Amino acid sequence: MNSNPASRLALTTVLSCAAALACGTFTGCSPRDTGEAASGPPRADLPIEYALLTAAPKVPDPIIRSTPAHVIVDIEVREVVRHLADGVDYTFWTFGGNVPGVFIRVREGDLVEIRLHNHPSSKMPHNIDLHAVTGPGGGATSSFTAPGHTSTFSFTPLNPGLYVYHCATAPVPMHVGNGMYGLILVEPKEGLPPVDHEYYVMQGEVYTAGRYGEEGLQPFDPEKSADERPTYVVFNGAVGSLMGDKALTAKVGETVRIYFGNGGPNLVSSFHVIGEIFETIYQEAGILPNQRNVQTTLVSPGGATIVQFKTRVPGTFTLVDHALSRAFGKGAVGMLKVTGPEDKTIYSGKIADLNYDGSALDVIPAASTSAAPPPAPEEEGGAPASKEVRIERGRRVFQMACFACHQMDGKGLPGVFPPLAGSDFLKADKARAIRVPLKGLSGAITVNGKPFNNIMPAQPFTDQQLADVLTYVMNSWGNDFGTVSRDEVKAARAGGP
Ligand code: HEC
Ligand SMILES: [Cu+2]
Repeated sequence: MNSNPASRLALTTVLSCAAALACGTFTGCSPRDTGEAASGPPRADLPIEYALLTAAPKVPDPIIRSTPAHVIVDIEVREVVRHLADGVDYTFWTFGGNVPGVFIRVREGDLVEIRLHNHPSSKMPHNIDLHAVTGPGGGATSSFTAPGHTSTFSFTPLNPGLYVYHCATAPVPMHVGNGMYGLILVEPKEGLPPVDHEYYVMQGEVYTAGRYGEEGLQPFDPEKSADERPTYVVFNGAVGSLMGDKALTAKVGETVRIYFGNGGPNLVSSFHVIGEIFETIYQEAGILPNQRNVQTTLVSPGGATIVQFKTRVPGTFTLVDHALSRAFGKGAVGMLKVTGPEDKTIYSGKIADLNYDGSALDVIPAASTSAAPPPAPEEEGGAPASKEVRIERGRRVFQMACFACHQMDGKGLPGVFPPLAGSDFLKADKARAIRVPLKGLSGAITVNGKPFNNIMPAQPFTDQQLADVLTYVMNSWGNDFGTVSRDEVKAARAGGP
């Protein structure tokens, strides 16, 4: 996994200089950068190295040096419009172009030189407070940087551990809420025990003027921020950033270590992975592996944790903030996909054996038991909402119940749960489609030429919610199968078994 130190140093130097020249915002490749010690910081004897910085969920390779180095960390602050959720954009303020900020990995006792570049297109000044710094403000005052400027300071990380860094420019909750947080790992001199996978996951809140899912470029809502009522709670900067193709991956029998941080700015995370147990945990991201077999761990805003476990059976394991309304309704959910051979002694995998008992609701992940969304205005006598609003509401119902079987991408599971994406069965007969979630469905059916013979239990939702979720599935993943109204569901419900 590691290249040798010399080639790694060369590579990172080239990358850093190329980036500097490309953006033209600072003189990145002066002679002193390529060998001589920078003026200012002491310890001129140390070899210079450029930190290789990664975007989440990647983590830089472990450090293989056994002596200290002068590590230069170039971070460019950019204010950029980024995807927050389907159809929703947000102007994030970033350390390195993404949320969370770049992952920094250094060694206890290094001389770390932070060069904070604030891109000329920025509208705000920014700075950086690293919790790994022993010194006033964690570096904040020394790094206050106007747009188009670069600030430099250095520090020696004395205490190994995993630390949050964030912007500390006023108003601080706004800078942090806009995405200005990340992690710095200070490896102990002897390193950390090797594992098969290291991942970087960071939770954060977003306070938008529009409600959850409201489309378009959303402005920051200072009032919601002051009240600690986020519209979104997300992992790695966006709803779905660890879902589907972007899920974390591992093979059965591999050890997974997650560096998990909480940017906040306000909420404590109850970090949990559904279906896994944290076999080793470095609580509060101290350097002592101090607890075993933890189910859910608290991570304070501006805090972090390191969790480790060995995967033993294949499947999809769901990362959540176990304050579940955040997971299923605000975005704090991600996935770890584990592939490899089954071990039926550890987990029997009986999810496919529903045939004899339609009431087997306990196969739905715990997540689906969270409360249903509030009643729609229509149900209280209001006018019907627009199709977009109904689709959005339907998506929430889908993410609460249907996804457990039909999967987030609507493709189902071969031989067990039929696809809804592109389903000819769904398209052919609307009245029949309405009866499926309303009354349940069992017996042999054919979907897109493939046979299914399983049981779908009736779904315990209101007429409006069923109309919304059907409208959602009929208009997602390329489907264009029309819409379902509450009256149609009502009529079907009245129509007997
Ligand atoms: C517990 C697993 C489970 C859940 C939860 C579930 N389904 Fe199903 N669904 C099935 C199974 C199994 C079938 C096929 C039944 C059969 O073989 O007769 C099915 C069939 C369907 C079909 C018809 C077949 C097709 O592919 O078009 C539709 C439509 C459907 N489900 C929609 C939904 C919706 C909407 C929800 C959520 C409100 C939902 N399902 C929740 C298991 C589930
Ligand atoms: Cu800032």
